[in-house]
Amino acid sequence: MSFQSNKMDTFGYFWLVILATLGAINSSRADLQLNFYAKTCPKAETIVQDYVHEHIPNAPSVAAALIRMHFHDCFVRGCDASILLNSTSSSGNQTEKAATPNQTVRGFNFIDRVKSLVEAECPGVVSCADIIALVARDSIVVTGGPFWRVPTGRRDGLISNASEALANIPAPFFNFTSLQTFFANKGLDLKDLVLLSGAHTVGIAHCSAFSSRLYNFSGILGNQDPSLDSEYAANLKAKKCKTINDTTTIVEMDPGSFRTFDLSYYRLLLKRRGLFQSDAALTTSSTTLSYINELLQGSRQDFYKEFALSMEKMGRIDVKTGSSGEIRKHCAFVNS
Ligand code: HEM
Ligand SMILES: *[C@@H]1O[C@H](CO)[C@@H](O)[C@H](O)[C@H]1NC(C)=O
Ligand SMILES: *[C@@H]1O[C@H](CO)[C@@H](O)[C@H](O)[C@H]1NC(C)=O
Ligand SMILES: *[C@@H]1O[C@H](CO)[C@@H](O)[C@H](O)[C@H]1NC(C)=O
Ligand SMILES: *[C@@H]1O[C@H](CO)[C@@H](O)[C@H](O)[C@H]1NC(C)=O
Ligand SMILES: *[C@@H]1O[C@H](CO)[C@@H](O)[C@H](O)[C@H]1NC(C)=O
Ligand SMILES: *[C@@H]1O[C@H](CO)[C@@H](O)[C@H](O)[C@H]1NC(C)=O
Ligand SMILES: CC(=O)N[C@H]1CO[C@H](CO)[C@@H](O)[C@@H]1O
Repeated sequence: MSFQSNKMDTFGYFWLVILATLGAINSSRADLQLNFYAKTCPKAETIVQDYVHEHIPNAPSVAAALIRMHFHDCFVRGCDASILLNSTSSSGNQTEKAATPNQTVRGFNFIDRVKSLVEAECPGVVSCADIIALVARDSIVVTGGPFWRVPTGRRDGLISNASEALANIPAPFFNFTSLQTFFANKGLDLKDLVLLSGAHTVGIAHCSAFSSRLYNFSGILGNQDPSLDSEYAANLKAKKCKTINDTTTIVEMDPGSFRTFDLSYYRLLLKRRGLFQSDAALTTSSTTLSYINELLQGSRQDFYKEFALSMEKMGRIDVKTGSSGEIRKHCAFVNS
């Protein structure tokens, strides 16, 4: 009898350990939640929202930069604010910020100011990664796009590596296949690719992101990308990107409504006026082309709903939750 009960105890203990271990794994992999800071920092989301609503109207161009920042953060090591870490002279390693795709990312100071307001309210509670996600959503709202409830509870990463940014962020010269692969690597499908590219309805690009389409297509000097509307190309060459080496001039990606979050980006794609090869590439697959047509046949509200769902999906890429990572005190540095 005693042997039997002993065996039972051992068995029971075994399961207890298993369950406890599963619980621990579960808590470090906990899911994001709506209003994660309800108890620990109830004003957090309002502070972020108020700051965005108050300051973006004075500097509308930063809205687009902040939307893009969330994308670049999520595609490298997950949405963990690794994009915000500064390279330190002591470690000698270059962080994501230093990588080519990030050289045109702006808005770091904006995030720092939001973070300091949130820190003043509840020190050490709200992650920089959640701040980026909330600021991106609020920036979309301010430019006229959809509001959706952003799940929170992301924690900040400890590592940032410039070469990983290069390896994970799609480039403007990518073709359809490469775009599909890079998105699939992050668990995003072709629908997400079309919808999220729709963020190019706001913001600007530097000539260097697409001047090869005007002057050096396929590496042949003097060649122009035949898939780019020739009238638009001529206009860009005459008025904007006057030389192949122009690295400073900026161009509206959705001319005429580059501060408004609407469907016009997709209309431009069908007119062969998408600015990057990666934009034009969305019309080269029948799957994505028919999805673009569907979006244009639907209402702006339909697009908003679908876009918000894809943004939420992007915002969940490889998030750190529970006890992994940390809550940074200053977004540019890991806690010492
Ligand atoms: C599909 C692959 C994508 C490629 C190849 C790409 C590439 C680029 C490039 C090269 C720029 C111009 C940067 C500059 O020259 O200043 C840009 C701007 C921008 N991108 Fe993308 N992007 C992609 C997807 C996305 C996604 C998924 C989002 C967000 C959901 C996004 C949001 C933006 C925004 C808002 C801007 C304007 C930034 C500003 O005004 O500073 N992009 N993108
Ligand atoms: C981090 O680096 C950026 C430039 O990459 C610089 O503007 C900023 O001042 C730095 N932040 C801090 C807190 O040193
Ligand atoms: C810099 O590199 C060292 C050594 O590989 C690593 O321990 C550290 O986490 C890196 N720092 C950042 C910010 O990635
Ligand atoms: C950064 O990532 C690259 C490519 O994965 C790797 O070779 C390199 O060692 C990493 N650098 C640091 C400092 O960890
Ligand atoms: C797309 O680009 C990749 C990488 O440059 C290349 O290997 C592939 O052949 C290209 N695909 C098409 C269909 O052009
Ligand atoms: C034209 O494209 C080729 C291939 O990408 C590149 O090697 C060359 O440097 C480019 N020429 C100029 C002037 O940018
Ligand atoms: C552009 O840069 C290339 C190589 O860097 C140089 O050979 C060429 O003369 C420059 N072209 C113009 C128009 O400035
Ligand atoms: C914001 C930021 O850190 N930008 C950097 C991007 O990379 C270039 C070149 O590596 C740096 O000069 C910028 O400061």
